[in-house]
Amino acid sequence: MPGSWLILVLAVSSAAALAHAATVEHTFTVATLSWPRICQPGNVSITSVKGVPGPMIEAYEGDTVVVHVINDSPYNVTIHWHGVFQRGTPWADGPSMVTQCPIQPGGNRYTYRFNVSGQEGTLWWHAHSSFLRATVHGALIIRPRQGAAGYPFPRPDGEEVVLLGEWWNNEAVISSNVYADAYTINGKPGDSYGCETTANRYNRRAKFEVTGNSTYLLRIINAALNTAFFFKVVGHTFTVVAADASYTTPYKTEVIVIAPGQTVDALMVADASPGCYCMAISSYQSGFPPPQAGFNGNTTTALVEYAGAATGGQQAPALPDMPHPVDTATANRFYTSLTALVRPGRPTVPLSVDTSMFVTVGLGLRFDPSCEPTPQTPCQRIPVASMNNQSFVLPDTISMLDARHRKTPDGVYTSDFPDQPPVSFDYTNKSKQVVGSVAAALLFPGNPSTKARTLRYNATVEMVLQNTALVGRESHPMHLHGFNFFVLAQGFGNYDGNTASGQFNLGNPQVRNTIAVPTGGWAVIRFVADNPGMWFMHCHIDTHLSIGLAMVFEVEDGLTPDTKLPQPPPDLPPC
Ligand SMILES: *[C@@H]1O[C@H](CO)[C@@H](O)[C@H](O)[C@H]1NC(C)=O
Ligand SMILES: *[C@@H]1O[C@H](CO)[C@@H](O)[C@H](O)[C@H]1NC(C)=O
Ligand SMILES: *[C@@H]1O[C@H](CO)[C@@H](O)[C@H](O)[C@H]1NC(C)=O
Ligand SMILES: *[C@@H]1O[C@H](CO)[C@@H](O)[C@H](O)[C@H]1NC(C)=O
Ligand SMILES: *[C@@H]1O[C@H](CO)[C@@H](O)[C@H](O)[C@H]1NC(C)=O
Ligand SMILES: *[C@@H]1O[C@H](CO)[C@@H](O)[C@H](O)[C@H]1NC(C)=O
Ligand SMILES: *[C@@H]1O[C@H](CO)[C@@H](O)[C@H](O)[C@H]1NC(C)=O
Ligand SMILES: *[C@@H]1O[C@H](CO)[C@@H](O)[C@H](O)[C@H]1NC(C)=O
Ligand SMILES: [Cu+2]
Repeated sequence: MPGSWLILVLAVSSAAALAHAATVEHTFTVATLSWPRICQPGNVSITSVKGVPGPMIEAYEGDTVVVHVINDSPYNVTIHWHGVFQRGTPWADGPSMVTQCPIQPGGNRYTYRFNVSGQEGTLWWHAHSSFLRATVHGALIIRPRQGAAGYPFPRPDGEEVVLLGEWWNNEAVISSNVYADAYTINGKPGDSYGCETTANRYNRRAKFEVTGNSTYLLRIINAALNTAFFFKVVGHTFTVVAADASYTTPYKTEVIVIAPGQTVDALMVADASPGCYCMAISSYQSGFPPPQAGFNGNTTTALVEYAGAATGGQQAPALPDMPHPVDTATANRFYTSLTALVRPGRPTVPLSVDTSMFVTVGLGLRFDPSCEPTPQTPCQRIPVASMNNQSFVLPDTISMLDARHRKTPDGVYTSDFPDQPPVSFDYTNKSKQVVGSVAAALLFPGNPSTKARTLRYNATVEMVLQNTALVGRESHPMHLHGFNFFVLAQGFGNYDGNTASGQFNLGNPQVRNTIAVPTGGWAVIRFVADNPGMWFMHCHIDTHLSIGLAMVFEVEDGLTPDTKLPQPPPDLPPC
């Protein structure tokens, strides 16, 4: 269906004639579907909502979104609306066992209802239970109330969703193998995998049809489980205008860098000579040493085809010159070049801080407690992930939000997530891995626990996220539910408050919901906790989330009725 992703702005602006907030209603049936393998003959059974990617949700700022989710799959399922503030609707956020029990198999259902007020741009939705989001995801677009006329940049001639993903030909290995069989653009792998020789040739690449000299708004979403990407289009440059549904100062670049969980909106003018051009993604590998399982080093391609210039459609145009997979300098240049577009009426950085936290983020090693060593087979250490040495474990009886609502947290969670790591040392210098006589990697074996940090309603929180380099260094894309945050500063090495505070951008820092904390480095974020609920904060690399790279903010009630935790909806799934 080439061109089906093109949304004519004409249609967008006429629909926006409605002055009043509307209700956008969908029914999502999560079910098993037969779907073509990539570069291998035959189909595989996947869990999805009508395929990969799933349906797009389009709304205007201030609309009410209602999604009836029916679970016809064999798995427990929840859906998260990634980046939606969920003000007053904490029961609709979605992470399994944090804000709800899962929707169990057998046709059970739950209706998510929330407003998309006070935010606009490119967001997305995905499953938030086990590894299902690999194939259960889609775009969630919020346009300005007045339509394209409300964009704070020249009105584009068209819009395209460019959803980046990872694909496994065998669903069963998703949880165990970080090595995806392919990267995808709108579900398709492109020309680099030898697919042209297989029966799935028809399905191989996404196509974007453009008209010469027109301007397109690319809404790029990284829905991959574990991989950050470089993104380029041969012969074209981009002007970034938003990230994570927050407008940015226009930033011109030839390469876009996007971590799992992030979105980037970029304008692209089709100002090359009419022809067929290659759009491409390749992985940014921030980890060192590289992951033992390796990574997929292929470049995934799509076509940008000028109207009237089709080259027959089967030929592959030249690949862009992609950055090297370990090109941290390019990633860092992109990540640190973004600043917010300051607009009247938008929140500004709070200058005083009520709650300061310094949180180490990363992997460590733990001796497998079930292991019984023999002289021939010593015990292996297994990787664990932790924040301040707390390795997050989901509760299994009721959800954390339900436990809080019932005032029965005992046995479900505790409210003592620490504001500091247990020891302070050189977190990032590999050559200083010994503290006293102990290998530093063993200092953070992670305490398996379910801990929240309680925040007074309306408190301003500053969090220093300090990546560690104990097992290896790596960039962790840390995602906060329920809030956007300001990114005041980021850097490499160990955070030093004395020098870093002088670098804080308090004027126009970028606003995000997911920060790729630099590999072997740190980032400082600030947000106002003005939405009561239980809000997950976690690494958006699923193989890290599943081994504990998470914590929860427990935001207390305010004094007024509209700042108190609401009652759970009557159809909230039971455990
Ligand atoms: C493979 O999946 C596609 C998409 O769902 C479907 O159209 C096709 O019929 C399937 N083929 C087989 C052999 O099941
Ligand atoms: C959502 O918006 C509708 C219409 O403006 C309003 O009636 C409703 O109270 C809002 N819901 C929440 C939870 O704010
Ligand atoms: C774009 O505009 C330039 C300058 O007006 C013109 O020379 C060129 O032919 C146009 N390109 C296309 C593809 O229409
Ligand atoms: C490219 O992808 C194929 C299919 O998954 C894989 O076998 C191959 O090793 C990949 N190539 C690189 C360089 O990673
Ligand atoms: C790491 O520590 C070693 C040993 O003290 C020192 O020589 C080196 O300069 C340090 N590296 C960095 C990047 O600070
Ligand atoms: C981290 O937690 C583990 C498990 O509770 C504990 O054994 C270890 O001593 C902690 N690390 C430090 C540095 O306190
Ligand atoms: C929240 O805090 C800000 C100052 O940080 C204050 O201006 C505002 O009135 C507070 N709002 C409420 C509802 O307490
Ligand atoms: C599904 O969820 C229910 C309720 O929380 C739980 O009892 C059950 O163990 C879960 N099943 C799986 C396979 O996780
Ligand atoms: Cu991570």
